[in-house]
Amino acid sequence: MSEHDKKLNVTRRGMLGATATGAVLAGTGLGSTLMTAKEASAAANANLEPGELDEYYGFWSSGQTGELRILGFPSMRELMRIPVFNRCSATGWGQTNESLKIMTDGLLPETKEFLAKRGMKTYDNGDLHHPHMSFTDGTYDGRYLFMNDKANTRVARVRCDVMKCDKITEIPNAKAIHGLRPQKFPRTGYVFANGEDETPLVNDGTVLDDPSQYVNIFTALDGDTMEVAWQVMVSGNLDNTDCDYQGKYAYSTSYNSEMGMNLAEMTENELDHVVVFNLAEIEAGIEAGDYQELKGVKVLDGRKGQNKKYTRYIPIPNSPHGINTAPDGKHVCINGKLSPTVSIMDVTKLDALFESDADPRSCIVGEPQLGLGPLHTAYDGQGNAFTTLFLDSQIVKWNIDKAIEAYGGADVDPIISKVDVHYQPGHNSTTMGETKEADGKWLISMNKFSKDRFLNTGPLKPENEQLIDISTNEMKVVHDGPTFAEPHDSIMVRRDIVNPVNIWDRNDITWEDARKQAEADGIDLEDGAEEPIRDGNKVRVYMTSQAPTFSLEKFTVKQGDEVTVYVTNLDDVDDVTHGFCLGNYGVAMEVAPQATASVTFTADRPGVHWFYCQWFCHALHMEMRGRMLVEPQGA
Ligand code: K7E
Ligand code: CUA
Repeated sequence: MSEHDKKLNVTRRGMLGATATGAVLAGTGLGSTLMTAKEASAAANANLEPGELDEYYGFWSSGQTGELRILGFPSMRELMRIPVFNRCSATGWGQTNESLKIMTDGLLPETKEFLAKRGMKTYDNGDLHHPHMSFTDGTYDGRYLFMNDKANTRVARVRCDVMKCDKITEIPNAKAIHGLRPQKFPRTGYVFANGEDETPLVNDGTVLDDPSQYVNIFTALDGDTMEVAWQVMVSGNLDNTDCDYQGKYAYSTSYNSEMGMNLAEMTENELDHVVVFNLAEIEAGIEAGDYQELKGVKVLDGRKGQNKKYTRYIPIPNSPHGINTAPDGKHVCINGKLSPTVSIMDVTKLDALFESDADPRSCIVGEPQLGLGPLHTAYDGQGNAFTTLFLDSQIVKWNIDKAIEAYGGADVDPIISKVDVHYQPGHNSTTMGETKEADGKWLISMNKFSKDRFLNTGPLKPENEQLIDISTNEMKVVHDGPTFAEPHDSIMVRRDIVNPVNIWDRNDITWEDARKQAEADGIDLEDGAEEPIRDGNKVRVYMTSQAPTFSLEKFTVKQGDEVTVYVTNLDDVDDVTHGFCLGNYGVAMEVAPQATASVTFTADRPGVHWFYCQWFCHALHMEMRGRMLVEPQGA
């Protein structure tokens, strides 16, 4: 154990004792006499009384579950799940016509064809790692959340007014979208998305073992239209990405500069790299026509050795993973993963790399040794950084300026303190920490393993997300939060920034197709129709819901009809959501106040079938049901 670690251990033990006493006394109401006022208020805020509201929205990814989650923060109470890349039984996401439109509109034609052959309209799995909010002028603006799908190479957007996904775009030419960040300045603007898996540029099955034909692709989408703006071909793979506060550069880590195809090859080099993307040069290159068009997208060549002004490659030890811009607008931490270091890049030195043939490493101004397995870094807005140490199972708090001084030769130790977490942290995030308004109150450590921290749930165990008070130099773990598979990343947004509505606007674009169809049928969605509208073997049923009834208590169709049921919820009371669930037809959907939702199915089972409202809405909710009669063929 180093002198440094010994010192830390002693301090940690001392602090733990004090914290435990403080916590016990706080529970009896005597705590404030022993804790500083700041500690007391922090502890009080984490434990909300029933009915109290959180200070922050937490937006959580869910990894292989494919959804986005909303938590109240710092209470860590899960408030909502927003289905995105997954199929959701409760809301009908992936089954309603409205959700299928969002899930399929942005798929590539070849994907639609591939899925159709398997009898599918869209993928029903995803792997959502990185949720980030749109920015204006360096801070969150409450418009949208953007997120990646590593599993099926997509980027999605969630509207923050209704907290529903409204766009999903499959990214052509790339494979496995991993790192994702919205542009911070002047606004979002671009959404940057990394392709993690390299593939042959023409991936038609004729190339396997010729790495020289493999490329990787960096993508910029337009955050307003969700269309791909441009792509850049790079050498090496791409892991995580971030961008500056000046609107000039984006940058991505690469853990496989070797272009290796197996573990030994991928980890061979001591140095991998960060690719820096020069946004103005890329835009100028597109203007000048210096691109090839691949699958409808303008693709520039930014590979190493092309000597074009689109990219620069900065050597970084060793298989770097997370990359995080500090709220100071100047420094960027690149987390070494297989190296115990974090490399500090100064964005004000990037111009020189593009203007002259400066040594690419000249933008690196610090490289502190922090511990084993640094993966991601978060910030308090006061010049300090918090880095997860995957292998050490710790968070390390350190000072950026001191690390830079030490790199310059000064005899200073940038490390302020370390805290044990349980166990193996991946991402961490701080309140407002990826904006220029980082406030240094709380940190969440997103631990990949919980092991013994909770009641045993069998071989499959929850992850553990630990809430850490960072308002003092000694970080204090104040709460363990189990989560289901597998949030990677999170953001914590001040609640005044996020202002969702309570009730849908009847003119919302979500059910535009339903409204057009109703108009063509001479019907108002808000009135419904007394009889199904028949159009060959297509039958459209328009009904409304108002607690505790549907406007139709029964309707009749014929076996083999393709039936579309539209339900418009006329209730305009907060929280009175209805549902439509058709028994033994596998049909169910949510209809929130003032919304319209629709579902299409083939009526291939004759007989009487009950439909019911499956979202509890009224004392007579059980009675909110009706019958569909399917007359047998030939009747
Ligand atoms: Cu580190 Cu996919 Cu953000 Cu996971 S990535 S930890
Ligand atoms: Cu309507 Cu339950």
